Amino acid sequence: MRTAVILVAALPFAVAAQTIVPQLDQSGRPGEIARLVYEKALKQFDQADADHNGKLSVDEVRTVSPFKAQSFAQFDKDGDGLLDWNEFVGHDRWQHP
Ligand SMILES: [Ca+2]
Ligand SMILES: [Ca+2]
Repeated sequence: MRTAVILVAALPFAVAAQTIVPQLDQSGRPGEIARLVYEKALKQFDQADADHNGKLSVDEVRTVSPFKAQSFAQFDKDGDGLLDWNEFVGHDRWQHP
């Protein structure tokens, strides 16, 4: 069970680790996986953003992903102490609607 949780949490990184993150409108398997990961990330991001300011504090991140909260500084690229959408997903190829 714990392994499954870690795998799901690590999935966006596995995707981001490739040189090219699949576009959401891409056809075939890469596109399907991208859309699944995107929808999950979107759900997590919106659920975590308790004060609806479009950015996640470390406490907000912890509510959906303790793993990301633990490595918060690595995700917080501009070091402002908050994760915006692109920092949360780890790349800038998918837009938050
Ligand atoms: Ca927030
Ligand atoms: Ca930031």
